Amino acid sequence: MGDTPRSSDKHPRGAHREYARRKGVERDWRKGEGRWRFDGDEESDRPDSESARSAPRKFRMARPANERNALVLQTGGPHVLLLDGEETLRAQARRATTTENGDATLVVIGDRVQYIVSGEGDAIITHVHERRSALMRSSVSTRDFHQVLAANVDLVVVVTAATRELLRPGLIDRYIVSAAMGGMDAAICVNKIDLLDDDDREIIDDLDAMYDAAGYSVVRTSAETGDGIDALSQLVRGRICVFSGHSGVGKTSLINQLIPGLSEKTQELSDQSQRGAHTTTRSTLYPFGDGGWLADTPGIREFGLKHFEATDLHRYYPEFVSVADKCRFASCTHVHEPGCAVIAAVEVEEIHPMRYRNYIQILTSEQGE
Ligand SMILES: Nc1nc2c(ncn2[C@@H]2O[C@H](COP(=O)(O)OP(=O)(O)OP(=O)(O)O)[C@@H](O)[C@H]2O)c(=O)[nH]1
Ligand SMILES: [Mg+2]
Ligand SMILES: [Zn+2]
Repeated sequence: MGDTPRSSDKHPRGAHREYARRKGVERDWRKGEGRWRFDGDEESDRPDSESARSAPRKFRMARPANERNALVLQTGGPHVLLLDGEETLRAQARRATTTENGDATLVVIGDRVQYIVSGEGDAIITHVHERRSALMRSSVSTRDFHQVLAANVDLVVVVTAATRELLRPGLIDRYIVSAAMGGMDAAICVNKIDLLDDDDREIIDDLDAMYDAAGYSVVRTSAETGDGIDALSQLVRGRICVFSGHSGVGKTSLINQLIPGLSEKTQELSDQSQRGAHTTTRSTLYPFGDGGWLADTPGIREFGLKHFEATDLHRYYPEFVSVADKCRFASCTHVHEPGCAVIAAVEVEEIHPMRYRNYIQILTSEQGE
């Protein structure tokens, strides 16, 4: 037998054997598969093969040796990019990769993962740690498709553009509701203010006041002229922020402005409505400020919300919460119930009618028939 363990106080025989076993597991991972290990009580609880299948909880993926920790910097390309200290690695997940996040998207930007090295600059992701926050969207039509867009984020910067075609308040509300559900703050960035005419300026002023009353920061920017970039920089500095929104609103252009020297590809002006193909296809984290990160993400078309109770939705509308206490029924959904204080507040415009319309739109479309 080739390797005789050296026995000393520092490396007791048992520990060495465990290490040798984990080296074996590491080799399995490199070949493509992890190895299941029985995790129950070895003496009394060992199942026969029948119950092994029916009681898979008692099995854990055996941990390989030499696992290290890293941050997921990029997804959407041929491989996932990891950052460990100063080193970046090209990584792949495996079927055996374990996660603390249930059946949500396995690996997303911002994830903290464990990995093993599988070659020069190459890695295999062995485990994904629990997310403290997650921005998730669902399919609008079926709702059985969920996609996590980013993990461990502090602030969702919902980017919109100050042009009629691209300004979509319904979408903004879906983002900020989803941010609150996932444990993140949200702020709104209205970009392309250089294109504002006087009519549109009124619309933007109103939108600004509406979100301000709801307690959200609104910054107006132009990635073209540089207007408002300082204010945006103040807002995002030192935090982990994800820039998200419809395609073509200028997410990548803004991040290029914020981070000198970065020159990520932006959309060519394809036609006058500025609706082109999606330009950014990968999600990427860029370091910014004191320990902060900015995530650029591909544009999205639709944003469904994961299942929620109809009586809970108003909790994600901060300006509804204090008013809703005065509704006649504790289970009020603020749609048509008699004695609804929210409806009364909308009538006197204490609550902005557009926020209320968005609320109703989300409630009716997401709850289905
Ligand atoms: N006039 C004007 N044009 C802008 C501004 N910001 C971005 N653009 C232009 O709008 C187009 C889209 O910008 P991108 O930064 O690629 O948009 P994006 O949100 O990253 O788009 P996707 O990656 O497809 O999601 C480009 O042609 C930009 O030059 C702005 O503030 N003003
Ligand atoms: Mg982009
Ligand atoms: Zn009510």
